[in-house]
Parts: sequence; C-alpha cells; structure tokens
Amino acid sequence: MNRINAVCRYRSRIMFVGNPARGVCAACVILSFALAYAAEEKPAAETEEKPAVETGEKPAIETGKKAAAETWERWNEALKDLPIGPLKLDIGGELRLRYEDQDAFDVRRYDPAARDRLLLTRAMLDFNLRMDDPKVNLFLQLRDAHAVDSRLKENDFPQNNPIEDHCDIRQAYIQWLRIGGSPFGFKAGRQQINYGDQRVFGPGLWGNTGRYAWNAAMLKAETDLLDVDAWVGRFIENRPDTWPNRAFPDPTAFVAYVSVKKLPVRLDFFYAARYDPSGDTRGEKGVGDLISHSPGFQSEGKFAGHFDYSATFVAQFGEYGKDRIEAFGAAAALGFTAPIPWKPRLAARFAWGSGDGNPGDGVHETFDGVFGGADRFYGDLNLFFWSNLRDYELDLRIEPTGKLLIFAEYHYFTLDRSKDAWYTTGLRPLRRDITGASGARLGWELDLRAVWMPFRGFEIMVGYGIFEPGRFVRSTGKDDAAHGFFLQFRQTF
Ligand SMILES: [Ca+2]
Ligand SMILES: [Ca+2]
Ligand SMILES: [Ca+2]
Repeated sequence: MNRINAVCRYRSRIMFVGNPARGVCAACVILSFALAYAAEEKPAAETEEKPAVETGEKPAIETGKKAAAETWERWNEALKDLPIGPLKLDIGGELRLRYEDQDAFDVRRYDPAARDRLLLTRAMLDFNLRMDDPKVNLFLQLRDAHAVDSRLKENDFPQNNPIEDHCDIRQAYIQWLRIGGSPFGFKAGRQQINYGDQRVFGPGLWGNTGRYAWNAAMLKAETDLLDVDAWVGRFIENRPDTWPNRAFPDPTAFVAYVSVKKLPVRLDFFYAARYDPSGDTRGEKGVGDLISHSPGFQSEGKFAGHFDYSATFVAQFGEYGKDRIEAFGAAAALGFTAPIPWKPRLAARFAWGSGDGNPGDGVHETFDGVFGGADRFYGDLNLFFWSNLRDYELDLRIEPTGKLLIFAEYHYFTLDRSKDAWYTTGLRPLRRDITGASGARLGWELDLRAVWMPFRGFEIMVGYGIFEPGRFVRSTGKDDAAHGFFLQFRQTF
C-alpha cells in the first residue's frame, strides 16, 4: 500500500506544476490490479461498503444470479478472503467510464449558454483487512476520478470539484463491532455514511468524485430490536490540488440514526444537527452562526403482494444567522408491480422541500436537504434539489429480460414558494424573483434510462433526458430546453 500511496503523492505533486500526465495515476491503478492478481481464492465478504447502484431505483438488477454465475464471471472471488497471518484481506473495486453530452446545462446548474461534452473516468480500489473474531476491520479505498475534455476547468470549482480528483483516499477507517461480546462498537476515520434510500443521508456516488465522504467518529450499537449509530463528523472536500483531501472546516454534523428491527418493513428514526460557528451564515436579519436540528423518520416496504411504498419526513429548526429556522422536507412514493411478463412497475412519487414565503420576516423556511444525495432524485439531469421544491413524479419500469431494465420517469417541478429561489444541487440560488410575480412553475423533465447487465459485475447504462422550462424560468431569463445524454460502462468486483 505504501508504494501505491507514494505514487499517489507523486501524482499530486506533478499536478501542482500543471502537468496533466494522466498516465501516472493509471499506472497507480494498474499496479494495484497487478498486486490484486497476485492473490488467491474465495467468496465475497463485507458488502456494506459497496456503492449500491447509484441511479434510478434500487440495485439495477437484483442478482439472485450469484449462484448461477459462470465460473469466469466469478474471477474476482480470487481477490477475497486472502489469508494474511491471522487476518483476511478482501480486495474489490469499481471501474467506471461515462460519456455525457449536456446541452443548456453542466454539472453545476441549468444554463442556456452552456454546452459540455465530457468523458468521466473513475476507478476505485478497496482493501478490507479483517478479523472475524473479534470483529475488527481496517478499510482503505482509493478513488481516482478524471474529466476528459470538459469545458469546465479546475478554477471553475473554487471549492469541491465534483468531476475530477486524482487518486485520493476516499475511505480509510477502522471498525470494531460487538466489542467484548457487548452490543457496542465503533467506526472511526474517513468513511462513507449512507442510510435508507439515500434521500436524507447519501453518498451521491453518481457524481464522479462522490458527494459525501466523512471524517467521522461513530459509535455503533446492535441489539435485537434496534441498530443505533451515533456519530460526529465533517465531510470531505474533493480537490485535485490537495492530497490527501481534507474535510471542510464547517459544518460539523452530529447524527443519531436508529433502525427498528424485526418489522416487516424498514423503519428508521434519525436526528441530525448541522453546526457552523464561523459566523458566516447570512440570514434575512443578519449574519451569524448556523445551528440546525433535523429530526425525522423514513420507512420503506412492500404490502398486499404487489405494492411498495416509501415515506420520509424531516422537520428542521434552529438558528440561521440572525434568523429562526422553520423548514420541512417530505417525500412519499407508492408503486405497483404487475404480475405479468416484463414485470412493469408503475409508481407515483412526490417530494417536497419547503421554501421561504417571506424574504424579510427573519424566519428561514428553506429546507436544506440534510446530507442527502441529489443523484437518485429530482430528475436525472440534476437541475434540482430538495429545497424550495415540489417534485411530482410518475415512473414506469419494465424488465424485458432478467438482464435488462428500462426506466421512464416524468417529473413536474414547481417552486414551493414563488418568492424563494430555484436552488441547484449544490444548494446555491440559481434564479429568484423576490416579488413572486414569476410564479412557481419550473417546468417538466422526462428521463429515459436503460440498464443492461450482460454478466455479473458488469453494467452498461444509457440515458436521455429533456427539461422543458415553465413560466418561472421564462420570466426570469433565458429559457432554452435542456437535453442530456449519457452512456456509462461500469465494472464492479
Ligand atoms: Ca485530492
Ligand atoms: Ca423568511
Ligand atoms: Ca437527480
């Protein structure tokens, strides 16, 4: 590992000189693969860290196929359960290549003047060194992300870079569960933390560098009835000019997440605090600190044979500069899967993130989306976020074969409150009519997506989306329709 890190460090040093030299990092990844191949035997372990498929619904294809997989499809099993003295080592990872064509938007926002065509490459390599008794593991994940031929350059991202960051450490933590036979354990270090459907706490892994990884210390308790995580952490800023990446100094998150077990459905309760004492938070009545409290719950399950549902609710209160926070987020979905060939599933979904109804009353009513991802929700073009938004959605999914899934999703977006802004996925106000005279109608989006998984671990995804602006957009500036296309290849092992 030292050798690999040394290469990484070298790579970041030459970045400072402005030399693109992408090959060095490729070499780093190839070297890692070579090391991996030098290994032997056995089945997959520790799936917790695997990014669940990052778009649309659920795992693209739920593989009950594991047992049926051809021998050659199980090549990566040779990278698992490698004996290292009394320990075991699992090596895994992901290679991903995505071409995107973006018209009237880019990775940052809707922008009628924008046009970008780019190739996104990403490699992730994981090392999980573990002991089964006591249950301890050390986990290291390297992540290399490049954007080839994008119009956006490093200085277009004064802070976090969502598309490019070279061979950095995405995760490095130690975890020890059920210490001394007790229900208690901990997980400390740089880590991915996501829960439930990822709407409230998500890694945002569709983005090339990934939205949320944390420097965090987490206490874990597992009992017969409850799983409890309590943690404090700060999230990581992905920067090509920094190695290793560092956490943002603010905000600090304090979170308790409780999953109720032994139920026929998933039911989770949570509390998240966001604390920023820098004094830079600008409210309607003046500048000050930020301290917000977000209690809520999420439930998801199936009922009556062919139906499924999900429900999320979050309340938000606290102080935003000199203002008082009073905000809410909610989402609900109801789906029906027809028991006929191609298993068509029709679903209606609604998501609501409150907006501010009065820009001068000292009450901050704009919901901030907690620490959720935007990738799976609010349209594939990623023009919207769970803030001052109402997203009315109709979904159709069909499964023509066990290896092919096709999705069609229609969204109708409005602002929640017409005097508040349209917010980007980065929670920046994009357009605002403080008089409210432009109305609330943002427009509609149609997304089509197909996922083909010809063999285990390999996935090809292609998608097209169109956003047709509504009255609010027409009244506040240029209003071209946005079109997006992508083609993605992804191998996990
Ligand atoms: Ca970096
Ligand atoms: Ca207000
Ligand atoms: Ca989205």
